[in-house]
Amino acid sequence: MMFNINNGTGQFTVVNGSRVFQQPPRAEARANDDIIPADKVIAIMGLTGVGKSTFINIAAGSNTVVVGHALNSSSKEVQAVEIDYQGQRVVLVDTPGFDDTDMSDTEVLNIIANWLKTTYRNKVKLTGIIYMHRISDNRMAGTPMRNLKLFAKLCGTAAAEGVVMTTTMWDTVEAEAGRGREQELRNIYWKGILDYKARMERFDSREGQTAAWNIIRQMCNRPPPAPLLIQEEMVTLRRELCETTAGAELYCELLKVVKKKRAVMERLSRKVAEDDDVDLRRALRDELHQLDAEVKMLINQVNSLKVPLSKRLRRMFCFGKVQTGPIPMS
Ligand SMILES: Nc1nc2c(ncn2[C@@H]2O[C@H](COP(=O)(O)OP(=O)(O)OP(=O)(O)O)[C@@H](O)[C@H]2O)c(=O)[nH]1
Ligand SMILES: [Mg+2]
Repeated sequence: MMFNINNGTGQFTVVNGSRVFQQPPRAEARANDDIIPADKVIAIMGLTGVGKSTFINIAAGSNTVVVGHALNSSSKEVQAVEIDYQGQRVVLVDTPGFDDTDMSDTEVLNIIANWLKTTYRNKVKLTGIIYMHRISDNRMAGTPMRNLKLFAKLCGTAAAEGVVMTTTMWDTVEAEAGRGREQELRNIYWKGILDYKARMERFDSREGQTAAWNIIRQMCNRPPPAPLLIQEEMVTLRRELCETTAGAELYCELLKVVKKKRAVMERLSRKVAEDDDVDLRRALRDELHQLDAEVKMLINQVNSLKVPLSKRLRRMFCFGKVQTGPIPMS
């Protein structure tokens, strides 16, 4: 079945229940250097696997960026996709997600922070950020919560009004359960950022391109928000990543993970020493080796985010002021 609709955003056709633009927007991968101040630049952020690349491909109407499969995360770098939309250059920026299978969170933060720094230096203002979260995640515990807190520190209060907190994967949940989780996000977990005028939207991929553009269009129609906290810190205050609020947040979180893993290692070591079962002891030793390797990698990350004494001293004598601060999250 096919019929035409014009809802004011452009003519589109409904084919078998999904909507496609009659004249799909022209989409092209863009070198990051090619982004100019006149572009409407929207960065898509969120944990690995939340559907950032899928959103961009649906908006573009083509497979311009790689989508992950099975347990593998996919986007390893910042990738800009330029879309010509009714004479306006809209640039959707795909970012690698935290909790990646092959990259550490420190590497991911480094990649995103460097891109944000360069963009700001090139006088390109972000039109906004779409922060994505799977509505199918039924608990806001552990990883999604850590990522949210990190985002709040990276974004800051002044830029929050350009943020659209977007839930994805609506096709994988019962409507009632989804509504319940959405309420919980609005009233509890996302309250901190919504209080600073971030908005909240659903992206239901079943509604296709039109659903994506409903979000993008309303962002393009608003005045550009203030720079992100991490941009102000790295460019205006000339801080390195380890000296930023987001860098400090990740440093503390990694230390907590190290502490937890060490506690588990201690328990396992005691069991190895006490248990008579040879097979069990061998299995526990293997587990200990694995944990030891993980802790060593985490310590490397922690060290890379440690603020050296020279920088701490410099901070004591260099005062700078910016019109933003971290978003408080309970
Ligand atoms: N059922 C369903 N699957 C989706 C949806 N959006 C994305 N997916 C699937 O979820 C997986 C991850 O999607 P991606 O778009 O690669 O996620 P990402 O956020 O870009 O992930 P990274 O690049 O690893 O940060 C892929 O297998 C997608 O096909 C959705 O709305 N519904
Ligand atoms: Mg991706």
